[in-house]
Amino acid sequence: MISAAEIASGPFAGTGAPVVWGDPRSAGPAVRIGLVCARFNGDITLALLEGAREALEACGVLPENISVTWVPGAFELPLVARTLAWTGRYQALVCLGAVIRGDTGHYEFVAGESAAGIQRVALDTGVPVSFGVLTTENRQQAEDRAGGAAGNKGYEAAMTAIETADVLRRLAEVKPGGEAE
Ligand code: INI
Repeated sequence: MISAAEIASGPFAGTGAPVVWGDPRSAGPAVRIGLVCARFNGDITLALLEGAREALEACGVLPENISVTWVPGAFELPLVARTLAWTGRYQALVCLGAVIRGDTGHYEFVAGESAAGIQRVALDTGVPVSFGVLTTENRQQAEDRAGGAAGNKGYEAAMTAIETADVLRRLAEVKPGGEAE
């Protein structure tokens, strides 16, 4: 992923064209974030939730502006995310889950519908909803991505949600044909 400095000095630097990007660390204490976490494979999703908490703390989001809602499995994430999004209380939502192929014959359905549903919630409501759902071949791969050798995808999903919310906030300030105010 390229850095903010690389974006700022990119091909349109100094041309007058507004170039918009988000900065998760500029989110500030007022940003309200809803976390939705699946109980299925709960040891993994708990580690994802801890990663998300660390990211929100690093961005200065206040604990009282964070809510955590648990759902049975990854399949249930979209409906509950949608309900939270329509409350209008959140600048962004983070969905966390772990779908492991070895555990189920209907892996494709659970993983696919979860992903498609989460994207649909974001598009239908205009509220960023990040996809912090692991879809892995086996348990080891899931553990690696939940605070193990491959980092913590919950941390990344929370950062992504806040960054996207910041993009939307900044976009609202860009006047067509002019600089951001
Ligand atoms: N839910 C998950 O979050 N991860 C899984 O790996 C999983 N498996 O393996 O089946 C899973 N299934 C439950 C599913 O999310 C729903 O809760 C269930 O189908 C009822 O709607």
